[in-house]
Amino acid sequence: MTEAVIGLGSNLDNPEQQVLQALKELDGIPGIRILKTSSLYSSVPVGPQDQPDFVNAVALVSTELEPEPLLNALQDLENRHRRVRLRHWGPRTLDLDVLFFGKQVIDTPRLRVPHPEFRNRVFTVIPLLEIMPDFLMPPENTPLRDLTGLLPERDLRALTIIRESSRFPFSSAGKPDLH
Ligand code: ROI
Repeated sequence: MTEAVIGLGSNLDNPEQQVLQALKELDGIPGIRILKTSSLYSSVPVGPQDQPDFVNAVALVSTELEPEPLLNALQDLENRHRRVRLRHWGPRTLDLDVLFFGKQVIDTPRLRVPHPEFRNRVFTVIPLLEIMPDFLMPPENTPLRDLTGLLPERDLRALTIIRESSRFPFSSAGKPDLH
């Protein structure tokens, strides 16, 4: 059993719904359980600016899958959302990334973990800080909180505080019901 961090992003076809639905489906994949999810955030695109803002979130999962089978499961989920990628660094319906896989460092043609861009992107760092303020980033165990102040936080806006406890599934009254 490994704890992994998954990043979710969408900027096409009702992005908020894409991300909420993907969280629900992620939790339904055999061998994957969501432990915590961040709020949903609206974020200014990294890359070409002539595209809609993104909705981003991160999820902490517990998984029995090895890294490549986990990646396959994420890619299947992306494809079920009819992922379209109009151009490199352009708009997409659903993007799922393995940001961390336990403390492992993985460098294969298909998968690089920790995600090489993780620490440069406010839309991955801030949501993860929300749910894991004491997280130590492999491989050097650098505190995640050391990255605060280094990133353009004005590019990010919390959209939905999904729940106070950040426990999954969301249960409290008035919060999104995924079931
Ligand atoms: N920009 C933002 N804000 N959020 C994303 O999820 C995202 N994903 C991407 C690129 C196009 C690099 N830009 C992004 O893949």
